[in-house]
Amino acid sequence: MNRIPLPTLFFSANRLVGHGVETLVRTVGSLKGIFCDAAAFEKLPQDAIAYEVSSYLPVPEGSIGSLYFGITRIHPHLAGNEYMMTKGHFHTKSNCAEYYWGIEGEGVLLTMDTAGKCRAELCFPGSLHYIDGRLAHRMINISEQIFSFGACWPADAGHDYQTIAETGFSARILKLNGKPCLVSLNNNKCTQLESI
Ligand code: PAN
Ligand code: ZN
Repeated sequence: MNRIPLPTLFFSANRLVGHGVETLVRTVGSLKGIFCDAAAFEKLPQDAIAYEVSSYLPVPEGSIGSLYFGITRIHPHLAGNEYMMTKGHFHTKSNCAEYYWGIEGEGVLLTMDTAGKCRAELCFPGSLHYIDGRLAHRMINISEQIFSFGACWPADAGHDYQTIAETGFSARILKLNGKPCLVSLNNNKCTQLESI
């Protein structure tokens, strides 16, 4: 009798594991230049893991109609009063949207349009976030533990890191009086984000 095949991909300890899964590790040192306080950033252990992305990319990049899947785990570090975060990017193709969802810990999804307008959403286990293809997106770990989230995006989306490397996000999530706040760099306006 034939057996029904077992799946080849699994979530294990909030990582994606299985045949064909690739893991990218970004160290703290590889994020030089993205934090507001350069001196505080230099004091962090540069070899420590900032975040890891385990991805399943079953088709060549650029394949139209196909999907990629990944789980990112951001470690809890503070560069001065700025929380650890992903580099952030625009998709090269602005008609390629993405889903993010919270798995473990607590974070913030920060998006920015091409005019520099930012928006923040709290992310926690069970929260689901639709990211319009025209928006730059970055995740920030505001908890004291690993913050992990899932992502699903089109295989032809492409990643534009250059624009963010040059212009940055116009708002940051900073720890002020012990609480996460959305701080606009244009007018120094602070909006407190209620922790769940
Ligand atoms: C995610 C991100 C992942 C890491 O899979 O690539 O969370 O963030 P950075 O790519 O900004 O370093 C995604 O948004 N894919 O499109
Ligand atoms: Zn993306």
